[in-house]
Amino acid sequence: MTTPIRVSVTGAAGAICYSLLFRIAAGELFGPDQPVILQLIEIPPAMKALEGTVMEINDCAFGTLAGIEIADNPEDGFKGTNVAILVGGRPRGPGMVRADLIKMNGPIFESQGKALNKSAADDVRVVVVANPCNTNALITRSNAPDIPKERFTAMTRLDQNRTAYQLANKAGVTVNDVSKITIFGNHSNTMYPDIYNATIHGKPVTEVITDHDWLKGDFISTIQKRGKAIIEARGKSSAASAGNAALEHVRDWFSVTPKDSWVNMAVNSDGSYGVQKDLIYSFPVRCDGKGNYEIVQGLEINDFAQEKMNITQEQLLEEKGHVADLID
Ligand code: NAX
Repeated sequence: MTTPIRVSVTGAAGAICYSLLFRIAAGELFGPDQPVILQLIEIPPAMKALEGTVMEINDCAFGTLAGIEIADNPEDGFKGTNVAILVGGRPRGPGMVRADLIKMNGPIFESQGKALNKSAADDVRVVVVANPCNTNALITRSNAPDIPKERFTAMTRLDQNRTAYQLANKAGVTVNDVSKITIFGNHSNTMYPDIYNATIHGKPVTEVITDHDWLKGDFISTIQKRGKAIIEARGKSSAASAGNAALEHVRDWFSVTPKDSWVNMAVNSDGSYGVQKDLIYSFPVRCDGKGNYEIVQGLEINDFAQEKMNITQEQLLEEKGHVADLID
């Protein structure tokens, strides 16, 4: 029998996981022939709710699910894990600014980094979804010194997917016709969706969409503020679309990226495009099917793009400053 892959997920009783876990259990991460064991992590007050989610997953009788383990602490929950998806965190409360959220969530990722370092399998790959996800990933990585830096990522796939939809909708084509979208920087309202290297039906986006004011203005702010717009409409934050993006992030990390295309993940900066080394910054990447990736090189960065890339880098440096005590 094929050895099951162990997938740990934090925040397992929350809204995103209510969509994500069922799809992992159904085999959508590694295909129908690869069994998975779910290792679900919550905080003690949410364990009862988690038990309910587990009952429902079991009631789906998924053939690819080889087992579920639950834990109320990260050390047990990350034991032997091959993939860790860090969704759990405290939400931003009324009157809180981003800096408050960063400081409040920081210690969670400090302890989860330490637990990953101690308990995870040697080949572990980590993606942080919980916001502020780039900086939380930086904290997690800094507290797991035995795990290679490249294994820590944060999720900007939702921004990529949102961009694909907006461009396709504007051009009157399907998302399958849109390729080579780039997401640079922080998953926040400074994130920069670059379309100057993207194509529609193989042609530059700027040739197909001639409303360049829209491309430079409303399009970018729509992507940057999409999360807020969803909260305003639904009364709750994005959940199913975020769960889908987390699934696609991990699935594509373990897949061979098709030629002439790329995907976006916030990863350890190696200095590409002048981004400060060791920041967790979103780049376009290509994956080799074995859990490794390379940052796509040689993209043309015009002045407009450079300015936006600098703004989002500044915000990441500021966030890093807020958590300096957790990353030294
Ligand atoms: P919920 O509040 O529904 O669920 C969060 C869960 O995390 C709760 O069940 C809570 O008990 C649990 N939790 C809290 N601290 C924990 C800890 N130390 N260990 C384990 N579990 C813990 O939030 P949900 O809607 O699921 O969103 C989760 C996170 O995703 C939030 O931080 C949110 O900001 C972030 N998002 C990130 C996105 C991205 O694109 N990167 C988009 C969607 C989403 O906003």
